Amino acid sequence: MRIFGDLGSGNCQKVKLTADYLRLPYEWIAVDTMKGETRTSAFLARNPFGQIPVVEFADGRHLAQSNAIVRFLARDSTLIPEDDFELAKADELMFWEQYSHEPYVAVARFQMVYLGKSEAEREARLVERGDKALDLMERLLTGRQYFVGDRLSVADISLLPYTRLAHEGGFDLMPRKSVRAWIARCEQDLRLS
Ligand SMILES: N[C@@H](CCC(=O)N[C@@H](CS)C(=O)NCC(=O)O)C(=O)O
Repeated sequence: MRIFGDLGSGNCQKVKLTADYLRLPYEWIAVDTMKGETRTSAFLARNPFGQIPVVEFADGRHLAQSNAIVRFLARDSTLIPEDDFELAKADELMFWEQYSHEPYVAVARFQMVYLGKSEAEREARLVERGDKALDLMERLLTGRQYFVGDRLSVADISLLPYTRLAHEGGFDLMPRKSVRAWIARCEQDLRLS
């Protein structure tokens, strides 16, 4: 398969982490969103949403949306909880990630890393809601090793990249001890550390 993405993007990292962990062979095609490469007709033919990541499979089909890709690549693997209810809990977290975490934590980081804004120049709404998402993660992870069950799952992979990069968006993880321990645990499982 071919993965179209940007290594600096957390959404794209989710796909890479999954493929690497499961040792799935792929070709990485670098796409620069800042140069309008997601707006070309060739790219839009692959992904009408005009976003990365998008995966092209050997049969010519395409799949976009990071969490849908992670879910698909991880099918039949240990990253998918065996219990149907636990799988639904993983989905619950992955939907939450897209609606209540990524739009704030990732966008604050985008403003700083890609647009060159200072911490003080970030939109207040992003900061407030990003902090709220990270605080909720801290509460959910207190006394737990992983988000769902007792092993690494697609839910952890979905939440890891932007949480791990949150400091680049001006968020402070130091007081969030359970989140930091969870990051270290996931990094070890994913052979990132
Ligand atoms: N919900 C999408 C979000 C994808 C997304 O926001 N991709 C960004 C990079 S992280 C992008 O392609 N931005 C360029 C654009 O929208 O033109 C997902 O999870 O894959």
